[in-house]
Amino acid sequence: MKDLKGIYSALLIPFDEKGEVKEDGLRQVIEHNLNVCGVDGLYVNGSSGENFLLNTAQKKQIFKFVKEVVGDRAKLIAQVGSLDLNEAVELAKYATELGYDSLSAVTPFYYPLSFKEIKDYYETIINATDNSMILYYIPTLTGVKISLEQFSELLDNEKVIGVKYTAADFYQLERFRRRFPDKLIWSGFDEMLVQAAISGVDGAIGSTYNVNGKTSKKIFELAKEGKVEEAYELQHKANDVIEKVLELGLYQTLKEILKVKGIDAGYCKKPMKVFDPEKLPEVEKLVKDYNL
Ligand code: NGF
Repeated sequence: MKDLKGIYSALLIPFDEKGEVKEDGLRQVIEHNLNVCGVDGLYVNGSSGENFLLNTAQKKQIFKFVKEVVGDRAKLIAQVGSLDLNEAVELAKYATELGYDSLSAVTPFYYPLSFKEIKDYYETIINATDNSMILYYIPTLTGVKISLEQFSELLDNEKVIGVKYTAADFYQLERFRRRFPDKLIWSGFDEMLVQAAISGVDGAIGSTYNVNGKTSKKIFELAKEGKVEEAYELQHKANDVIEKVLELGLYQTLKEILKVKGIDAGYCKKPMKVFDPEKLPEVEKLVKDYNL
């Protein structure tokens, strides 16, 4: 199995005012992630990529462009989950042909599906390629909860190598770690990276690593080395940034931070709002104070 452990940026995608992908800007965001943040890989077309606002052509455009720019310089995970299962299968095949290291798929949401239906969704995507699958669990956004027993059924398939766990249920996380020592877990909440690292996760995937990847990698390494106090000190600083970012608007503010650093991170896709220019001095201060 490939070594997919590590810290991944959930890649931000620059859009123009009409909602089209700005490839020049995207190249800059990718290079910043690889060369400045130093992350181990990129999680492409996740929530931070505004994936659920995109059409199929745009999703393919992003998968292709990111692979062309990154090549083999970093690990790439393709989030292909979609309410349109045919689209999910098409994207799974597409990303696999491009050479993505693993697939990932969000639990299907909106309609209240039974677990049997959710399992069928995953099996359909998994069977379409010979690539591995990472479950994308994010109940705060999807409303879909999966029990340990249900995780166990999904993980029985050896092509399911692990889960991107964006939840704050540290009891379930502990039970998961204990029960599936050979599966991989990526923590999804950047603000709880220390706690997740101590809980034994294998890596993390998050939006704020696009701007604060270096510190986040350090937090993870320190916590893994048992230097919890040092890790926690850095987590405090990272969380000062995250708190401000959440206050001003998550993806808009992360893009604004990148712009302050000279990177053309573009806009968010409508209906997401435009960043309030009156708040720009607060972003500039954040970049300066926290050395982003
Ligand atoms: O953006 C969200 C929404 N979560 C991300 C991450 O778990 C998922 C997290 O990094 C993600 O980025 C993706 O799939 O692309 C948060 O943005 C961060 O912890 C701040 O709350 O929950």
